[in-house]
Amino acid sequence: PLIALLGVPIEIGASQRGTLMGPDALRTAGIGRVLDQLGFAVEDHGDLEMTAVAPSDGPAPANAKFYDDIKAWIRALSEHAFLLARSGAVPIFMGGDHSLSMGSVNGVARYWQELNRPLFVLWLDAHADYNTPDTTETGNMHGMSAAFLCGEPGLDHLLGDQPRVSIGPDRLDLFGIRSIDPLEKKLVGERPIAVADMRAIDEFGVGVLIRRVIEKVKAHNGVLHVSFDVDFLDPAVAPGVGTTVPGGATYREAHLVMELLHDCGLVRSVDIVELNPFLDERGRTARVAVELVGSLFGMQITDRRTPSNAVL
Ligand code: DIR
Ligand code: MN
Ligand code: MN
Ligand code: MN
Repeated sequence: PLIALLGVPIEIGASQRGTLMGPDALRTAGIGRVLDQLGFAVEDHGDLEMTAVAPSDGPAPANAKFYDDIKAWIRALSEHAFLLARSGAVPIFMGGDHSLSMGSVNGVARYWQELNRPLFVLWLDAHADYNTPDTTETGNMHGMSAAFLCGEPGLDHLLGDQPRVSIGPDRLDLFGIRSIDPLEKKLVGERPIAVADMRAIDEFGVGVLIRRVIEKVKAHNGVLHVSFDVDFLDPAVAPGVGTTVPGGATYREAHLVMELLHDCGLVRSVDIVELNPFLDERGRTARVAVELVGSLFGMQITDRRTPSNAVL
């Protein structure tokens, strides 16, 4: 099995600078080494380079900061993601802020669409990232990526000539959310999006809720993309992120999510986003993120198999 690492050092989609250092922090924390020790062949494709796109395809939408630069990143990334998926590798996109998912997910979705396998997206995040230029309060595009991927209007020319593959809101699972803007909340409520907010996680536990996601993907013969925003984690575990929100996933809750995802065998691509090494405490958050990647790709405490919901 082959894993392809690709750094996407984009920071202008977020309010705080510093996520451009994320890919190198993940490398320093040993992401390649951990995967190698799990028996994977690991290819590091280095960092994606942004080549400026002439803003010839119409004016930038209002309320989308750095639209023209982000547009160039997303077009390049979507194409690269498509090619990585087609190569048969499991791509891991190392951010960079969460705006990059507009390109990574669109690219891999294009590949799975050609194979007639529906792509489902699990969004591990404190935030819903379901703003559009009409609903955003900040104009930061990292808060718009899930909405864009579900085909919401407002960034309609972002991909230019690249095919836009809408995943559909019924194939999005928001997991871990605890911060949502008023208009964003209204929009999410109007869509058939599955939401496991922190209250649901408190009440039912991540085991039950992640199994529910997995069963849905299986029932549709689908595959899964995991978009992991490190602010999914509680700030006590993961301080190295610009938009910490209290009340997040604990260290063990996050590992259990990853362990269950590994056991289901359906994960075909991953984003790790919003890691901000400038705000981190001596690499702590980067190390936690790498440990979680280890669990996602098969690191086990013991060899106990996951019992199915039916057994429980
Ligand atoms: C806020 C914060 N909802 C926004 N979003 C994110 O700017 O749209 N913070 N994604 O990490
Ligand atoms: Mn490459
Ligand atoms: Mn996010
Ligand atoms: Mn977030």
